[in-house]
Amino acid sequence: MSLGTPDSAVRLDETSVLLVVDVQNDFLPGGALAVPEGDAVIGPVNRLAKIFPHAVLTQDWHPPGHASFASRHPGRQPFDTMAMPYGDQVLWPDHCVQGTQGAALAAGLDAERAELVIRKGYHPDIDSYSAFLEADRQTRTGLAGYLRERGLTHLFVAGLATDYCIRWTALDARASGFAVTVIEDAVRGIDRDGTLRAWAEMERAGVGRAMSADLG
Ligand code: VGL
Ligand code: ZN
Repeated sequence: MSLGTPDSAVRLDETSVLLVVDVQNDFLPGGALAVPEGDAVIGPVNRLAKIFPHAVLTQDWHPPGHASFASRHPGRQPFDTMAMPYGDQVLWPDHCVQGTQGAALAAGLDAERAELVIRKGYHPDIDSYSAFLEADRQTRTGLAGYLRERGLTHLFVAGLATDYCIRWTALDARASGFAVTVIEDAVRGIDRDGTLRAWAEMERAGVGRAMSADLG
């Protein structure tokens, strides 16, 4: 008997992969681009890492002076929006610079069983919120091919941030034909309204949601 949402009690199988997005120091409280309660995702992610047959992590990984950094554009402030050749870009504080402590995976994250760490945002002039497709909407990261080749067709998405990297990753995964479930208690957003909009868009695209306790 169940009174839950249609997604409650989701069974994991060999096609299930936990995709842990950007759980890095700069997105945690005290970091350069701190997500409110960002550290709250670590507990659920670590519990899930123990029960999932497969796990893949992503790492936001920018070169110094990346085009998404406000500091690169004189007169611009973090959180301004700026037109780029590929479309509008939110400008951010410098964050997740390659090789820095801020770009490192959170110390408390149980990453041992991760089978792949995919880095994104390393092209100096293109941002990449999505783990699949960069902001120019043309350059592929290779993740779709990797997952397909391994038969990992159901993605369970956790991490940061709901309104940016989670949203774009989940939508692109759906567009590439994967089944996608976002784990509600294992994600947090930067902006409240943006996060609500992201949930609505993901729902429209056929992204499911589940609580970590209902997966097993
Ligand atoms: C992210 C903004 C800039 C994210 C990454 O992980 O959601 N957000 N870079
Ligand atoms: Zn970034």
